[in-house]
Amino acid sequence: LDISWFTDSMKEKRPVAVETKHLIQDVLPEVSTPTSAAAVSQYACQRRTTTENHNKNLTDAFEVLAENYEFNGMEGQCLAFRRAASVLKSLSWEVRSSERVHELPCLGETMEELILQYGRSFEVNKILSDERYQTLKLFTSVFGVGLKTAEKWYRRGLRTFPDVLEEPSIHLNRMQQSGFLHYGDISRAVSKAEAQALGSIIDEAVHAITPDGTLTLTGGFRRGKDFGHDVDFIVTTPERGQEERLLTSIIQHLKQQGILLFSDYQSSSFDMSKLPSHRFEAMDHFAKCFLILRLEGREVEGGLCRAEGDSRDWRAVRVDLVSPPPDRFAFTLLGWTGSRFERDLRRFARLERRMLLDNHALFDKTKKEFLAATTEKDIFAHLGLEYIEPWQRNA
Ligand code: DCT
Ligand code: MG
Repeated sequence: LDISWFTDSMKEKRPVAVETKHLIQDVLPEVSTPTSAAAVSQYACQRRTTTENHNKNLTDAFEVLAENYEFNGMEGQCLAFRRAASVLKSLSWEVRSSERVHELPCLGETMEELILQYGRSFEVNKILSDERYQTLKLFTSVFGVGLKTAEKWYRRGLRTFPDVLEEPSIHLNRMQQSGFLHYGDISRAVSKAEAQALGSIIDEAVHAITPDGTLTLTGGFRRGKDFGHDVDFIVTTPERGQEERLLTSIIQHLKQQGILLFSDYQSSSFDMSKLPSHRFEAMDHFAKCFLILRLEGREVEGGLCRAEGDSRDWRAVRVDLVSPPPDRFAFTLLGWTGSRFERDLRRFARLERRMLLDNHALFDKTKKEFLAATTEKDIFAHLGLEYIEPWQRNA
């Protein structure tokens, strides 16, 4: 593999331990708590979670622990820590005392202890300095590299990007090659202004193809986040059966503009007659594409998010597009708005309502029928849940 395109600074890149000296503060005496801990639901879809996190130190630490469990194939523990972090994110107060902690849902004894022990950041720091954790974290940060591949490379003794790139027996797929090629750009956060600029570019493409097509921002930016790892959009056309053509035409349009750096198009395998699906599926069956686009600085209000010393006036950005049939829009919007909120919405539907929810549909197992929805509010109403705004879904 030719790695001449790989910058020198990148060749030097090694796993780095994150500084966590101030990860978790010392135990402080109890202060008054504005919200009753006992009133917090175990389901994220019954909690309002804004981007304002009063327990960031703790949730960051829990995320490291969860990720380490994930890297070690301990899915139960991983999920438990993710759920606990999600509960902490929803609180309007900072967790400081033991009484408050044990009243909260999803926070088991181990977590209580972790929160309350003196010097409790010890375990987290140990993970952060662990070679296997650092290496898996580094490898999975490359677009197209999943946990399985990262583990395979680790087991072969590879520890750095040059180790991987100079290993003659490793054949990177197209996605991974682009992942390494644009690593510096796409591992840097995308700003709201950059997301807006991309929205305008894609909106123009949609309308050049079909005047009544629509573009809807979704993912983290719809939830009001200031930064994201990519930008997610839903594109639709009211003409049934034209979803796929719309998406392929958009890709063609972006290519002609000279801004398409990478595209992985997945055609639709959506079939309403195969629903409801009883098994958990990571992704929906709609036509979608995973893109890397070239974004020019002049398109962005206030300029690009650039690395220090980078004099280019453009950057590469990850963009995902999905194109559902028009009558599936509400389910897609709810699903692609994402976060733990959406996961718990599915769990709530299944366990509390005997219903199956995914990005395609909502099925009532008691009535044995699909429930129609044109808006997200319709879906919340079917589930007997209070409507939660997108910016309150940062669970
Ligand atoms: N999605 C999905 N199924 C998956 C992964 C994602 O339906 N297996 C949908 C739901 C979330 C949405 O895509 C956006 O996902 P991300 O872009 O990964 O997350 P995000 O919330 O937008 O956060 P980020 O800011 O990191 O992009
Ligand atoms: Mg996203």
